[in-house]
Amino acid sequence: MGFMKMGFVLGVLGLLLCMAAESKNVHYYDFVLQETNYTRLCSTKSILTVNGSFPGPTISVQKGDTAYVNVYNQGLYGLTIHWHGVKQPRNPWSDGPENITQCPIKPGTNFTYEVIFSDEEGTLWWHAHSDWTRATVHGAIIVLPALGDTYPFPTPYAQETIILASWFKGDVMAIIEDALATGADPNVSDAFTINGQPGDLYQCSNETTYRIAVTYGKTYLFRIINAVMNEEHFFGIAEHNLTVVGMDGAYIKPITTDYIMITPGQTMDVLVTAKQTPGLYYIASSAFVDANAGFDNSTTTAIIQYSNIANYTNTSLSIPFPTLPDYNDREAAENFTSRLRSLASQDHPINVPKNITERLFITVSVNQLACPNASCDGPDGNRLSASLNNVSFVTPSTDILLAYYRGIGGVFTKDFPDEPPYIFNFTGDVGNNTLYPSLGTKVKLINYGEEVEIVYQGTNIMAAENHPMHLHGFSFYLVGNGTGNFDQETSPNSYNLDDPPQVNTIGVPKNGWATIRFLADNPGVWFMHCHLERHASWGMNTVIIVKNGPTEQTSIRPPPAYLPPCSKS
Ligand SMILES: *[C@@H]1O[C@H](CO)[C@@H](O)[C@H](O)[C@H]1NC(C)=O
Ligand SMILES: *[C@@H]1O[C@H](CO)[C@@H](O)[C@H](O)[C@H]1NC(C)=O
Ligand SMILES: *[C@@H]1O[C@H](CO)[C@@H](O)[C@H](O)[C@H]1NC(C)=O
Ligand SMILES: *[C@@H]1O[C@H](CO)[C@@H](O)[C@H](O)[C@H]1NC(C)=O
Ligand SMILES: *[C@@H]1O[C@H](CO)[C@@H](O)[C@H](O)[C@H]1NC(C)=O
Ligand SMILES: *[C@@H]1O[C@H](CO)[C@@H](O)[C@H](O)[C@H]1NC(C)=O
Ligand SMILES: *[C@@H]1O[C@H](CO)[C@@H](O)[C@H](O)[C@H]1NC(C)=O
Ligand SMILES: *[C@@H]1O[C@H](CO)[C@@H](O)[C@H](O)[C@H]1NC(C)=O
Ligand SMILES: *[C@@H]1O[C@H](CO)[C@@H](O)[C@H](O)[C@H]1NC(C)=O
Ligand SMILES: *[C@@H]1O[C@H](CO)[C@@H](O)[C@H](O)[C@H]1NC(C)=O
Ligand SMILES: *[C@@H]1O[C@H](CO)[C@@H](O)[C@H](O)[C@H]1NC(C)=O
Ligand SMILES: *[C@@H]1O[C@H](CO)[C@@H](O)[C@H](O)[C@H]1NC(C)=O
Ligand SMILES: [Cu+2]
Repeated sequence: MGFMKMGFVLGVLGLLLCMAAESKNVHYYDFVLQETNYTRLCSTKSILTVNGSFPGPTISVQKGDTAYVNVYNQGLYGLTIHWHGVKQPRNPWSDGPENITQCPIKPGTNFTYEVIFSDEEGTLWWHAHSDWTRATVHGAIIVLPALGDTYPFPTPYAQETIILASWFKGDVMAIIEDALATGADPNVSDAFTINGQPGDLYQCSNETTYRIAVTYGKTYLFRIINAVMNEEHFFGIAEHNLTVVGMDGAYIKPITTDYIMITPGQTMDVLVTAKQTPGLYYIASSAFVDANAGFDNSTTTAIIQYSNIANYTNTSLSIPFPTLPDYNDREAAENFTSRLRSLASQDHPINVPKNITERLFITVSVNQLACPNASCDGPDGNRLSASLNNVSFVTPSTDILLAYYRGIGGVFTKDFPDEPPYIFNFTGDVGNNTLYPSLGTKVKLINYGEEVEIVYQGTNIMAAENHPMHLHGFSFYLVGNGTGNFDQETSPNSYNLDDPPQVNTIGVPKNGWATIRFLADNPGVWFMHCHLERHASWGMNTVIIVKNGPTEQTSIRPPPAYLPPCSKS
């Protein structure tokens, strides 16, 4: 009897395992990169798109699925695509950053990415990871709960993706090439967009403001993605609260607020209930910038339209507009970000490393490089630069992953420092302290299974500002943050090890610090960089290589049969 019962239990278990295995779906997508004419801000220009659309197509999967994306490059230059926030267990081959995990897909060729989902659930996104091509080459990734699972909140009536992006009147590739050639700050964007539309605060945009139709009484899930190039954003909807329930592909404890602050690279899942007087309401989004840096100070809008209202054509209709914090309202930004907490429920547990075996202390700085006879267009005739631990990253022309995997020398060095070369008052009056960084393709090697802690320390060198640091291959816990210099003795006392948010991009506060933790359980070559694109272009990057563990299941998978070839430039 006992034996039979056990057999039955085992049988049911087997069936459940079988069903679990079968519920992992495989999806196929074709991405065709092509130059496409778009009219915005009164002029038509050619932009690089995927399948002709800006933003590009949405990838929609269930938790744990795999997507194969065949990317055909019919554009003018080589590029790569990154699946932002998808951990890709043991599969750095399909992660995408140019010359880190692969060389560019050249025009006229194609490459198929195998995008392996694991524990992500919520909203992520994909974007080009070559020069500034991500300005127009990006789109949403929606990860629904696994079959038979539900959201940890009442199922929304419908969902809507909201992608914030930057629009440049000029050619983005030329803008960054010119800036890197002269050493000057690149031009700021001319507009922000919501789902490709600048909104009606810009010229020529009245008819093309993005609209979201809602039905009175229903609750909607808005999947908000900040794909903006260089600015953090405040975002709000007139007379409607936002309830943030997820971030970076993981659930958080609900935050009810009238605005959010979202940094480039981040995604937020937000519930909105349509329960105001039926009508039209503005959605607005504009920059949060607390720095002496040039930025786009414009506001993009969209409109929420209750379904029982005729389409918006009457120009005299006054539509309620949300009140967003001022562009430099640091307190408002911090009021929001300080509330982020993991859901950390029985169904969505977290596992914060508590026995740290690998520690890094990394200064995050904007710097300068000297030019012969002060011939550059940056400050004092210098060239603008940026660094981590005073090393400004130099992108190689052969990919680091293949070089590491095959043991090819001369591509990178293994000496990324665990701490900055000089200790000084990082957030004080720094003068010319480490104004000039060193250059190198330095990577940090970490053993499989280490419990890693990284303290990012913002510095006051040049222009202090927030830096949204992003790590590929992982999500990590933001266990602490503060202003001023990190203090080894007292700062850890404020750590939250109970329910810190599990994210892939965090804003290191201006002249402050942030501490993250993760378990190094994903062998591979993983880029880590600031998600402000101009800082990444200036070298605010490094690479973390997690070595293979003891078994095949803890080792990097074999490379795909075809990888885009590298070529001498
Ligand atoms: C885009 O516009 C340019 C200039 O107006 C034109 O020459 C070109 O044929 C257009 N391309 C497409 C695909 O429509
Ligand atoms: C390129 O596309 C063709 C046609 O879809 C496909 O058969 C082939 O596998 C692709 N090659 C790569 C390397 O992805
Ligand atoms: C349309 O845009 C123009 C300026 O480009 C502005 O004067 C006008 O008020 C706008 N109309 C609406 C309905 O927003
Ligand atoms: C927004 O939420 C706050 C706090 O829960 C509440 O007091 C307020 O009435 C809500 N506002 C709207 C417009 O729902
Ligand atoms: C935005 O900046 C420009 C110059 O950079 C300035 O002329 C304009 O008044 C600013 N607009 C707002 C709304 O602050
Ligand atoms: C209102 O706009 C929607 C979406 O653009 C469209 O499908 C619908 O036909 C329009 N309705 C009217 C009455 O114009
Ligand atoms: C920030 O939060 C505090 C405490 O809730 C509040 O007193 C303050 O007004 C808020 N500041 C802003 C700018 O929202
Ligand atoms: C950042 O630190 C402040 C002060 O300790 C804290 O109130 C806040 O919750 C922290 N933020 C997060 C996301 O933990
Ligand atoms: C912490 O890690 C060290 C080194 O891996 C190990 O020797 C030790 O047993 C661990 N301690 C706990 C409490 O897990
Ligand atoms: C990547 O390497 C290729 C040569 O394989 C080179 O042409 C390209 O400029 C490199 N990209 C960057 C961003 O350095
Ligand atoms: C660092 O500089 C700031 C600003 O001048 C000052 O307030 C702070 O006391 C200094 N910290 C140390 C440890 O010297
Ligand atoms: C840094 O040094 C340069 C000369 O090398 C000088 O012109 C500049 O003013 C100094 N900057 C600061 C912040 O001290
Ligand atoms: Cu930065």
